[in-house]
Amino acid sequence: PAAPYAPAVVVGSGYGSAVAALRLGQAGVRTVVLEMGRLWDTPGPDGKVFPSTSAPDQRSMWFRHRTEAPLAQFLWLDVVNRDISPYPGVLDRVNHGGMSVYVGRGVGGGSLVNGGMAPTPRRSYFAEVFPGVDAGEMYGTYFPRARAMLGVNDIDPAWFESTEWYRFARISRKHAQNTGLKTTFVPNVYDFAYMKREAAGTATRSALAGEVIYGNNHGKKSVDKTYLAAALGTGNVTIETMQRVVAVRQDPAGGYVLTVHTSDVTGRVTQVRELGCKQLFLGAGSLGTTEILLRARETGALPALSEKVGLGWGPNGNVMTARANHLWDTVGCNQATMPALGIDDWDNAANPVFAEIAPLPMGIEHWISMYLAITRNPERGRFVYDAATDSARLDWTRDQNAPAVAAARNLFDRINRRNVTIYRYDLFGDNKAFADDFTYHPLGGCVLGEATDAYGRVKGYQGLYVLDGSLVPGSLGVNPFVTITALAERNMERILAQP
Ligand code: FAE
Repeated sequence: PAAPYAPAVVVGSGYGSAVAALRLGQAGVRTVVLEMGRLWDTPGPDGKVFPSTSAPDQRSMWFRHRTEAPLAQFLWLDVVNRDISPYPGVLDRVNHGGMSVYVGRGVGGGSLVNGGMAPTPRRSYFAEVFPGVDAGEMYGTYFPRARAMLGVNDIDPAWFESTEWYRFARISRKHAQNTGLKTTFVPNVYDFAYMKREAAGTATRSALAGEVIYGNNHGKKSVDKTYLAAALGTGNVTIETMQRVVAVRQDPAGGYVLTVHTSDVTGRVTQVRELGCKQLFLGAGSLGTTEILLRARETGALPALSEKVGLGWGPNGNVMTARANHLWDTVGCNQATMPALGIDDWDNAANPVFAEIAPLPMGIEHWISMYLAITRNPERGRFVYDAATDSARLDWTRDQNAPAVAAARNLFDRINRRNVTIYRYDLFGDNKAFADDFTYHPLGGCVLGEATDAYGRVKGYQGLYVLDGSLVPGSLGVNPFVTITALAERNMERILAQP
């Protein structure tokens, strides 16, 4: 018997997928979204949907016995992580030897766990990264469309200057300015008006209660609240959770047949089924989409896929670092979890860095200034199919991050020298000042114009599309989700007109 059938299937439910689902639904196409994580809408025993960051439970991480927070230590003590029981929690850390990649799991993908920072890249750098994309169209139409739909908003500068919750950012700004560096406000999808009410004590605290990487119970406009809600509103879209797409093949009668594993909350596969579709939209993220296509090519299921599938991966030059401040430069016990300011030295041709001034909310004064630096690391990784485990392995060695560390060190050495401060060596393990072994910004694997045509249509096949971060060739210069969303808007408009 023929497999059950949907005109369109969308794999994953992060940014790229959410745009696809909405635009398909509006075009009247019956669409099924398959997401391997759960729907985050039901309160747990504590009355909250997401667990607190200070006492994480099973909801925090994807099938782990212990949490693996990016900052593993404090004063060399493992005080941050907790034992938990395995469960389909919201944050995953996918470990690939030299590089660990943090991703969100659940309806909304990375939008559930990220810091909400919503910058638009420098136009000149965007044009360099995407020479085949009309930048005029992007900056005139698709970036504004994406920002409006995502709910991007700006912090009130007067409030920023006066609130204790951003004292940490003002101290970092002072040190940057002392060094002659420029800082800039960064827009966010966290509702800053809501945050003001949190500070005033008239709204339940979320960003002001340490919530971020294990989900925000209030205030943040994750895509389940924006694009996906609108998609469901069209009446043409359904979302199925705990559904992992493991294989794709061509249907001799046209279209594709997916193999889908349904799991329960213990991780046990309770059903293996097939689902047919005419059009297949991949939005499983850089790791997920690339693995699905690489597996299909290497097992012979989709042998005509380009040799470029699996190439062009980069961590957006991510490096985390922290400085120890003087006793008089207090950063405050109270810190909002949503970053609002960045050090913008991207125009420094010799050493471009955009560094987000990151909070470290611990409820105590710790005199630490934290940063997530985005650098221009020219190194690229690639995914290799491992038949033994039927998975994609990321080929990336630790020394490939050396250019990123050197760029970050160049900037922060200058800041330290000018302000007579030093690095913190106790936060990232191995007595190191720079965390060079993880990324929040996995990009590439199915690069636009390489593995796909100029609009995300996968080369070699009809009705097969890529819409997520795997289209971006490894570097963007800023936090990526606005760009992923805007590109998906651009590509969906073209795909719907010319499938
Ligand atoms: P993504 O959002 O990762 O969604 C992919 C979805 O597909 C996930 O829900 C997966 O569970 C699902 N999936 C994967 N494989 C399968 C499969 N085989 N079958 C079914 N479902 C599957 O993809 N970016 C910013 O711009 N600003 C920030 O402030 C920021 N902060 C971050 C903080 C953290 C802690 C993290 C982890 C990321 C952060 N990011 C930030 C990155 C941002 O969230 C990321 O670039 C986007 O989420 C990527 O969007 P995609 O659509 O590519």
